Amino acid sequence: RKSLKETLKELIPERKEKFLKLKKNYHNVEIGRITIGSVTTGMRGNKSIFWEGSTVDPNKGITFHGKTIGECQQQLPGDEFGYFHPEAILWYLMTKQIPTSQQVQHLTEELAERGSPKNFPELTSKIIDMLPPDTHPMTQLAIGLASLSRNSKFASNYQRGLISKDHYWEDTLEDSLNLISFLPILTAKIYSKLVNGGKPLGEFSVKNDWTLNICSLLGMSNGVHSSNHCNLNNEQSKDFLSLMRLYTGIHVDHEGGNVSAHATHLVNSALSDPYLSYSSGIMGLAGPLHGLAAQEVVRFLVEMNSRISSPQNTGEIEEYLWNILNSKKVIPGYGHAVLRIPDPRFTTMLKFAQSRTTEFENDENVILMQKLSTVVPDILKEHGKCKNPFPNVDSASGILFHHFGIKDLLFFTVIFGCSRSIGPLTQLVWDRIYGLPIERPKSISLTTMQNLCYQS
Ligand code: CMX
Repeated sequence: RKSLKETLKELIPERKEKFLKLKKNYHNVEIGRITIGSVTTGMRGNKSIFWEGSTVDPNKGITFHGKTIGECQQQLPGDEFGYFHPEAILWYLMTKQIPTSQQVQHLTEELAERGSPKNFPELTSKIIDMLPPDTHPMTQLAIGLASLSRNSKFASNYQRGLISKDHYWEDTLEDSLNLISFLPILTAKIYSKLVNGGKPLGEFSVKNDWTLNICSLLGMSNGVHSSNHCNLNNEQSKDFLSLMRLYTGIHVDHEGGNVSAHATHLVNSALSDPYLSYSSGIMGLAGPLHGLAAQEVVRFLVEMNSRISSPQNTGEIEEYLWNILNSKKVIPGYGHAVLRIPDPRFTTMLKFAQSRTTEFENDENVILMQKLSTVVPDILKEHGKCKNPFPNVDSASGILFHHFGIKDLLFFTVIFGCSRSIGPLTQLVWDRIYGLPIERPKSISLTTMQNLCYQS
């Protein structure tokens, strides 16, 4: 029975040797071209961030260590519906090895023990309690995560000169596992502040897995210690758990260049601890062009449904969309910086809804979400600006949570933030294993660019 840390220890020598060989002997090999366009269009396509866990192919979408979402669903240990456990993909991202059910079970128990209320830092609870209730949940999450830094083993041992560079990864792993474990309670505190005056909505159990604890603490589980404040019946409570498992499983990582992943990786390169690093990532995820789109999509769907006669009325929908585009706003949930196809994560969430027809058939927002996926692409193509007219991940997710009763729009991106911790924190562990240096790209001024262009 080897823990995740023991398993990693065995893998490190061979992987580190491969990395050091490249670094030493091949540092002059070119992997791309940097142009004026790279600087003026948000570094699109620049291959300059080291990232292991996942890759986004414009025409295939996300793969985790080369495996598609479907392959992960088939191969990683999961629930009765085939939705893999976030703990399973955490193990897989860290080790590049498919875990056994027993390994996932042990990691699940380890995370539950680390994240139990007796271990949750009191200061963080107090800080969240003290924040004005109208503080955006993503701001609360970023503040809560930054406050956990006080408990960072990495920061403490580094300050006291107790760790050498070769061992940075061990404290980074320790902090990362604690951070992931603390997320169910932190998230639930933020939610209960929003909807229940700060009073708990459910309980944590060391017997629950990570996702079940999130559901239970949000009061969305039918267990005896959960308030089930949305009055879900048993079937709905099971569906909600599956949705949470599916959602948190597939949002874990989206290679290294997206704002939240990149920010986490960049800040950690200065050896800021994992809590501060991921807090920075969350601040990036809170932007409307990135994770906050999850909230904007729900606002957009509910608002549109209140203005049109039916979610099936194509003419009215088209007119509504053109009004948005003509007022120079974006259609939330559509477009992507890398993808050029419908986001497979969107398709996976859509399949979830389609496999539960009876549950969703009367939900006008879910019907509109599906309808839009057939109408928006043609409109965006005609509009002619956007490189990818298809739905992205945020198109479907929020509205499915909304269906089950999580109606507070501002909260959706917090659930995204729970899931997204897993990929970037995994990368931090490997960054420290490989001993990556502080990131310091070179900036360039308008005059320098002009000189380069006009003299050439
Ligand atoms: N609606 C209207 N216009 C859009 C659009 C959309 N959904 N997506 C892109 N465009 C516009 C851009 O605003 C840009 O216009 P300008 O030239 O006037 O600035 C033009 O099309 C070209 O943009 P692009 O190269 O296709 O897209 P980017 O790589 O610059 O941006 C993204 C990608 C996601 C920020 C953009 O598509 C967008 O704003 N989408 C809506 C917000 C959203 O859903 N974000 C979530 C993305 C997923 C995530 O990261 O979480």
